Amino acid sequence: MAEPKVYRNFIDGEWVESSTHKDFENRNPADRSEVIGTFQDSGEGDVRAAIEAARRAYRRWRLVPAPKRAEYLFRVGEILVRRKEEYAREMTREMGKPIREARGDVQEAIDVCYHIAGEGRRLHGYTTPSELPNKACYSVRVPVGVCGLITPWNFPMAIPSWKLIPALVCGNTIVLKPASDAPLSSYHLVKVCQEVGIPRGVVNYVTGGGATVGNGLTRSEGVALVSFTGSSETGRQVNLACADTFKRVSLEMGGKNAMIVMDDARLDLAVEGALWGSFATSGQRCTATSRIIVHKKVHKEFVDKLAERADRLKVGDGLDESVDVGPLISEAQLKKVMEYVQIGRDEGADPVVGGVRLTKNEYGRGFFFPPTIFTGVTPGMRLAREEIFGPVVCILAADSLDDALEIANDTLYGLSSSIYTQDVNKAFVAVRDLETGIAYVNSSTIGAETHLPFGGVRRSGNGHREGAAHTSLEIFSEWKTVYVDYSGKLQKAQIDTN
Ligand code: UN1
Repeated sequence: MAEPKVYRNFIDGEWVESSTHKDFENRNPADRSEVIGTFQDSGEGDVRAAIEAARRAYRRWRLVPAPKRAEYLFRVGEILVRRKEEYAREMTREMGKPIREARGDVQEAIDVCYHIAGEGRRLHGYTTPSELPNKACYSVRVPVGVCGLITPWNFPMAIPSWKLIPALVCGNTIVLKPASDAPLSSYHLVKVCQEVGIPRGVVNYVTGGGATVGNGLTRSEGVALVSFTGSSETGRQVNLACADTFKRVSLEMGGKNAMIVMDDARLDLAVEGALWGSFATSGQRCTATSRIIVHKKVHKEFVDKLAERADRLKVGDGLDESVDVGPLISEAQLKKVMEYVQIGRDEGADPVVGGVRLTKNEYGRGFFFPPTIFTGVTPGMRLAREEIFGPVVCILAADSLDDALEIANDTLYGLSSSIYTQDVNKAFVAVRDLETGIAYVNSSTIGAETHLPFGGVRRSGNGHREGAAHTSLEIFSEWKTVYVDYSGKLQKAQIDTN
């Protein structure tokens, strides 16, 4: 077997080894014997060097006209189009999602590039009249500085692109720390940034642990902004660490997303949506459907249909085009899922399908867990309250729309939600009353398009909206308000002069 490829950090335009001389392996979760590559297990010195490089590069990059910055980003999009298949396959190997979904992940990065590169010629500000004569008032977007980007393994190219591309168009420089479970896809993104000629030091990439690289970014005085996607618990720590240096922080975190199925819903459509929302990416999406609140009148029929379909989903290596559900990312994640299945059983809920780890034959080589559906779940159970991040969905019963909404909103999270109904009045009431950042009607809780705001309330987010929507510019730019007085005399705002 060939030696696994060694991937280096990218600091100040050079691919360099970590000063620690340590590395870690990235293995295929569908087959643990396959090493995708080894990556640098960096130390604080590496992060410092990357931040310094980003600071130096910032002095020039912020002055490059935004439409010119955007030209690089259009070219990043073009290369991703050409390499979509190659990068998708590598993504499936490194983190397991079925190849169709991996193609979607790369496509999401392409969409972000094209949409946000267009912002290079917009980046609109406000112009308003002054209350005084011979005076102009306007406001412009200016960059923030060096941005620390801490990204997850579940969308290993899309989510880094949500941060990196808007950060660059606004004139910031960046240090990216990808999740150690899937650092290869963001390596590809960074490599493409280098290929299109983005100047040295503007994009830096440092792999390694949260305690060293992550903390190095959150604690540094040289970093002006941290954008993080991951668990709510880690997000809290990131937020606390950033408070010391008054950083701007954007947090995109967990969910316990509910789908409501009313008695007038098209049940077959709702079943399709539930399968996709609950089991795509093996439930490892922050927007995954993890609670399905079904009207009592259709509860049995819905559960029977869903269970029958879930049982037929094909679990396996995501490189097989016919596979619906890939492996979980890691042993730790598998253990967590198994623990929650046990918790559910202990709480008296009933797994109608799945619930037991798959180990036979080729399953034994990876972290496979089957689609699992719990019925008999009540709102107080831990199963209904805590984020699992696996192919486990729980079904709750409701008497009415009001009852369903109350159950849906009874959570610490607030990322995504959905309702299946044919009644337009009920749909609009739900859209109004679901306390989430994203709400779907007659569609699953997943499937956000990149040009709309993405994010949630409560423990799902801290008030920002990422993705490639105009709202991402709010994160990665500051407002500067400019007053130009051409009256030739001192004019005093708010002071009566007559
Ligand atoms: C996530 O839920 O972890 O909306 C990100 C979607 C994808 C992004 C999901 N576009 O399903």
